[in-house]
Amino acid sequence: DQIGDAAKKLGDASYDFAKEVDWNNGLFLQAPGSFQPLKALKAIDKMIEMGAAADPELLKKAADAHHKAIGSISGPNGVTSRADWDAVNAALGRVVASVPKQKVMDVYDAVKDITDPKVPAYMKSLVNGADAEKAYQGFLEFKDVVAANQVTTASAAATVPTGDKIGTAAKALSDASYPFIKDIDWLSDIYLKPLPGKTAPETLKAIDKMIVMGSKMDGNLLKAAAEAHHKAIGSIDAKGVTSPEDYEAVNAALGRIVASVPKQTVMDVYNSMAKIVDSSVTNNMFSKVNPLDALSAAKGFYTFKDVVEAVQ
Ligand code: CLA
Ligand code: PID
Ligand code: PID
Ligand code: PID
Ligand code: PID
Ligand code: PID
Ligand code: PID
Repeated sequence: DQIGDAAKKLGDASYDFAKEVDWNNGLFLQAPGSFQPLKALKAIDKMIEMGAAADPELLKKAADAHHKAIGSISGPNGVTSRADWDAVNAALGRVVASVPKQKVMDVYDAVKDITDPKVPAYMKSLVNGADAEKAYQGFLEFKDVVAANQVTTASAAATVPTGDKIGTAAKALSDASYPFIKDIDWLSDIYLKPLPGKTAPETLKAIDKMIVMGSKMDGNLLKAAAEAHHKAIGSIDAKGVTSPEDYEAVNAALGRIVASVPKQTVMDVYNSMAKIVDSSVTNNMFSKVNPLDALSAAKGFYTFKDVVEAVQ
């Protein structure tokens, strides 16, 4: 297709730049400017809306392309192979083309809003400037091909199951865990702190398992889960906490996407996360909330998971 061909040209123009970026740099965990959690949540919300509008099959292919690319990483900077670099660009170009232009610009504008204007120049100063310029010229040509292949109307909204066992169980889980949700400091910057003692390549292994799980999920249910999050963001209070109804809808949607993949795929995520999240991290989280609320939430979760497993 045209986007695939254009991605090869983009690769010619941008792979030198890709090799020069230090993908293992811990800097990329930081906010790209002053920390503004509610504004950042708005930017994430725009990404969620774009993800929900995208063609689920193309999203899966993009997830697969990332998984494959992680497998061909080499060298200290963590760069993937030239072929996989091109494949990721092509896959993302097709995802972008599957949503109306305005959805993409909304992400761009919201991200710009939380990005310090000095950040791009600083990023450029870490690589060969001429290679960054060459990559950007390549991107500008690529985007024209994407625009020429872009849809003008969004895909249909997801079909949300009703009256299913997971939906019923989500009500009980949400009742048991909403007090815990209200105890959590959602606007803290602690969630942007590095995991103690873990390197980027180690962390990427766990993310890879999530990518694999995402790619196996039922596309309609994943879209529904994204829509549920978008709705939930719309009802947050000043502390970032969503309404009980929207929280319940998120739990139901997440239970359904978990049930749409094999148990082992879920356990692979859990086991790889357990390897990088030290018990000091969980204990620290626990120490900041009412312990009774956390235990009630945990009990609710362990009951919920049996219902999920039964329909998995
Ligand atoms: Mg989420 C999970 C935040 C968007 C899909 N997500 C999580 C949690 C964290 C979070 C609260 C990971 C950390 C954790 O396990 O804490 N997501 C979060 C934010 C946003 C977002 C702030 C921004 C909008 N997510 C989002 C989108 C999608 C997902 C758009 C795609 C549709 N997210 C997704 C999945 C999962 C998460 C599939 C998880 O599996 C993971 C999670 O919650 O695992 C348990 C602990 C969790 C909480 C504080 C909230 C849930 C409370 C449960 C139901 C009960 C509590 C149990 C116990 C006390 C703690 C966990 C025990 C542990 C051993 C499992
Ligand atoms: C400017 C001035 C003009 C010239 C110009 C110009 C530049 C415009 C630009 C630009 C626009 C632009 C857009 C970019 C957009 C990037 C979008 C990224 C989206 C990320 C998402 C992430 C996610 C996920 C995911 C799916 C999940 C949801 C999420 C489901 C269902 C200024 C040059 C034209 C770069 C969507 C993918 C996992 C949130 O206009 O004169 O330069 O760049 O998890 O969804 O699971
Ligand atoms: C524009 C203007 C509108 C019209 C429009 C428009 C276009 C927007 C577009 C577009 C956005 C867009 C985005 C693309 C992004 C591509 C990103 C590629 C990333 C590849 C990576 C590969 C890798 C790895 C990996 C992880 C490793 C690092 C690597 C570590 C820690 C402008 C059309 C709407 C194409 C990251 C995955 C292995 C490097 O908006 O008018 O057209 O395209 O090895 O991580 O090692
Ligand atoms: C300039 C002037 C214009 C021309 C121009 C220009 C240059 C702009 C530039 C540039 C922008 C730019 C951006 C870059 C962005 C790189 C982003 C990389 C992200 C990597 C991540 C990696 C990671 C992980 C991971 C998970 C870990 C955290 C991490 C935990 C909990 C100035 C040329 C356009 C290079 C996210 C995945 C392992 C961080 O605009 O005229 O030149 O470069 O380890 O999670 O640990
Ligand atoms: C234990 C001991 C027994 C008792 C027990 C026990 C506990 C087991 C547990 C547990 C397992 C468990 C699993 C959990 C899994 C969470 C998985 C999260 C996945 C997140 C993903 C994120 C993503 C995306 C997304 C889609 C994108 C890709 C991504 C596409 C196509 C130990 C109690 C049984 C919590 C997948 C969603 C946006 C990466 O066994 O004695 O306690 O918890 O962006 O994909 O866009
Ligand atoms: C288990 C054991 C195996 C069998 C199995 C199994 C099950 C795994 C499961 C499962 C995992 C799982 C995960 C679920 C997670 C739910 C998470 C809910 C999060 C809700 C949020 C709501 C909100 C918001 C929001 C953003 C705001 C904050 C909030 C800010 C900054 C165990 C079956 C495989 C259900 C985060 C979105 C508005 C609070 O593995 O043997 O069954 O379920 O307002 O952000 O303000
Ligand atoms: C313990 C002992 C057992 C019993 C038990 C127990 C407790 C475990 C616990 C607990 C785990 C736990 C986890 C919590 C996790 C919360 C995660 C929240 C994530 C929020 C995010 C928010 C954000 C943003 C956002 C984007 C911004 C950055 C942020 C930028 C660029 C010990 C009870 C099981 C509470 C990610 C989205 C706005 C950070 O196990 O016997 O009690 O709690 O602002 O992006 O700015």
